[in-house]
Amino acid sequence: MTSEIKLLQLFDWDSPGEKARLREELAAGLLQPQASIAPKFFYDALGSRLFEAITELPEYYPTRTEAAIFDEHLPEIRRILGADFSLVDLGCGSCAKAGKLFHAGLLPARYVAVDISVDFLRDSLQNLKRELPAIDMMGLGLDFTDELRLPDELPLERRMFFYPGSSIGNFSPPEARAFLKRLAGQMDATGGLLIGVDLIKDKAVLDAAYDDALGVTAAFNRNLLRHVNARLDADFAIGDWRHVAFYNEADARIEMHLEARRGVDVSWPDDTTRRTRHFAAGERIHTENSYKYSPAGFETLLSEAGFTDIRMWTDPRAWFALFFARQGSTRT
Ligand code: AVI
Repeated sequence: MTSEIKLLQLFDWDSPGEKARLREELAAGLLQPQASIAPKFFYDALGSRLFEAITELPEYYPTRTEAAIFDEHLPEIRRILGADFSLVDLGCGSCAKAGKLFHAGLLPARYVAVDISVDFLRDSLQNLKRELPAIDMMGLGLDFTDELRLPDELPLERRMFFYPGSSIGNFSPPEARAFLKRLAGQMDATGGLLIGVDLIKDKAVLDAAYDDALGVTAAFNRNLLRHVNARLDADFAIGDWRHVAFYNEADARIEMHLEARRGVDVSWPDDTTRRTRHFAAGERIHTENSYKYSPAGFETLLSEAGFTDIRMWTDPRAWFALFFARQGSTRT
């Protein structure tokens, strides 16, 4: 890597091929009896900023709890990561979490910031590079949940993947297992994974974290429709949709939905024509799941995905956990 920031855009919302694929995906989701839209549509530039705002809400404990765990255990984490490693930050957003670690002395040789929202990433990375010019930095605009392609110039040795914030919870457990397996395949035994995981807790705490009094999470959820309109020329009237979020205890997951306030017709373009779906008042579009784990449950998931030497740190209330694990098997 050079001393300048290199930006590689491997995902382009607006390329004709991607647009056609996204339209198919949108149609498939909207035409199911239980309609859904993929959570990746949360993250246009405004959605990424709204998510940053969520992390500052009093009700949304994961970000500050994870930060407190880092503060408490930083010397040990620094020792485990060692020196001369590459930090691959999956879903870096504003790069604030990595920046905080760097300022606290956890310094990689190389920093690879990966995010689907490349415009947001560009500004964040440029600011970070100005503050920390000694670290080699690269930005990858990529939907890494689909396929994780790292540049060949990134050495295989000492790749440390950083996946904070419990974003792993936005996959179902089988999807999470498959994703973690793919990650294990991107490192050798000198690498590792530092991952934040939200833990199962009282329903009232979880409900409030995803339905805050200020309505920022509601705006984040409804912004998904604005993004779909802008990207794929759908015609959702945002005001017709209400934010619904609750903890489903049986499945250990937060569910977020958008609920039609009245009967509405929604249309979006197909190759040749427009497709339409009618939603009756009260019908919902499922937009996100956020799975919560027990410490033992997540440790099992990591082992099943091929990780070993698993360590875990948590906060005094055991609301959130930070895991470090090494790749235990041969590279796949
Ligand atoms: C990004 N992800 C870990 C967040 C979560 O908590 O599942 C997304 C989010 N959705 C609503 N609030 C935050």
